[in-house]
Amino acid sequence: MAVRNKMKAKSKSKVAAKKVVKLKPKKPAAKAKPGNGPPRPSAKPWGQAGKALDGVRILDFTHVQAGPTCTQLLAYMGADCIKIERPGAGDITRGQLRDVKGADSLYFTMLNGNKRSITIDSKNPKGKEIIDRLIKHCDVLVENFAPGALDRMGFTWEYIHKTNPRMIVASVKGFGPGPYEDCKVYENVAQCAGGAASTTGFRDGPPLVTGAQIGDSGTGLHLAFGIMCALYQRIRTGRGQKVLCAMQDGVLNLARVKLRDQQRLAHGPLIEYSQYGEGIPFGKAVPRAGNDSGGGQPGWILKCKGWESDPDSYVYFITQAPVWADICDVIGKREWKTDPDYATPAARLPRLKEIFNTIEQWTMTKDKFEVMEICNKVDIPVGPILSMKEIAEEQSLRDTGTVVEVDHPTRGKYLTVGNPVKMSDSITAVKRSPLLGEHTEEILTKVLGYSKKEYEEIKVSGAITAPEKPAKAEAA
Ligand code: CAO
Repeated sequence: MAVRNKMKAKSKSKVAAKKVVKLKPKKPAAKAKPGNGPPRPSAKPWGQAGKALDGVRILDFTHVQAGPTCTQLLAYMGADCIKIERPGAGDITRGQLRDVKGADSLYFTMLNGNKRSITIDSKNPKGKEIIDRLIKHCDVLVENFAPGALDRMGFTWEYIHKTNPRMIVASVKGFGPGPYEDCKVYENVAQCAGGAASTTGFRDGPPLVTGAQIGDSGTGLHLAFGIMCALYQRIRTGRGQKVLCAMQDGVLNLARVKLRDQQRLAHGPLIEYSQYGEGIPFGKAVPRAGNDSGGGQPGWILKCKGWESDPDSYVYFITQAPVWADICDVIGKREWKTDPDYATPAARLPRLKEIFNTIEQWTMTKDKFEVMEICNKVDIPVGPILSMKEIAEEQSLRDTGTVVEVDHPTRGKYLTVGNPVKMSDSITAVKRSPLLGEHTEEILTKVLGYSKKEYEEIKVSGAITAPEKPAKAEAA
């Protein structure tokens, strides 16, 4: 620390010694005409000048996870997100993995906060007319139906663009154009097709999928980024565009370091993979690396005190080269600092297994939080393996709004993940997910301008209500 502070002071005095160049005052800028040039900086206190996406309206035609992740983020940022759902049924996840009888599932509620719900049968003529009107009133249509489903409803890109040339049409599909473009895809299919599964797991075991939903939520994130860029470009061009995120592409983007390793493999073994140190030859493709650290800083998951009964009593330990001496001090192996077999990163590579076994002898004497506390003091990068129970109970995550408790009229209180992106002038207030069709009347009359009389007519048209179930035949 002291060394670092000294360096800072030195560089400051260097700057002070430099000749001070006086800047000539700029000529006053020509007075901006109304509607011309950027607005003056707001004088409102931070967080009170609206939200980042105030004024953006999203026609949310998404379901399951990949699409709803994207639109929930946009809604967190302030977009008015109108979710179209099939009358009587809604997003299939409302009823999936239910924990409270008769209430919307956590699967649904945790992916659809801050949205409004309208029920529309997109195959009913009046329903189509309502969607037409929504297309005219919205900036972005987001969908993640099976390939061709939106076209089959009659809402082709050409049709939407003609109806509202400013509209951005954003889609998640399993694959991009090519041999698999017509396939339906779920999370784990994408993890496999995007290269994540073949590179996850242990060398002597089968490919493994990860718990993080990199196929669904990961692609939703990519799509949100694409939508933002399209909205920005529209300021210049005045027109919308198609935005497509294939789940395979999204996963591959997140697994790009493994494509890096695939190319390195042509030039020799991957020396930071522990199989190198164990003398096990590499094959033609990037192998599964177990818990090896991906970035060339050797690391592994080590047992901590209590591991015999607590499946999460582990810590991720990185033997970062600059703090090697501190690691040796902490684990009581001072001789490794000068021993040529251990003193340099290159010398350590063939001995990683033995080194981590030795470090583990030390971590097993401490709980994972003690390990973290001791190591962080000397900048050794370590991470406790946190269970979802620990995360749900972690006060600091509640304080930052990353884990939020919301109240729901039919299921009561539940936890959700708030906005993981924190902005100083666009502060997210997390709201509960809507009930099925909760905002149908409000959207039809207040957003789309249907009169009360028209609304009554729509109600009997079958466009916003589920078809009546045929009465059961009388028992003979
Ligand atoms: N009114 C009337 N019909 C509606 C409707 C509405 N409001 N909303 C949806 N539908 C219809 C669609 O038009 C479609 O009908 P057709 O098959 O006749 O065209 C039908 O409902 C089913 O849509 P789907 O095929 O998308 O749904 P599915 O459950 O069979 O497949 C999924 C789900 C996710 C595999 C598929 O949508 C898909 O591959 N999506 C793209 C990739 C993706 O997002 N995957 C991630 C899913 S999250 O794990």
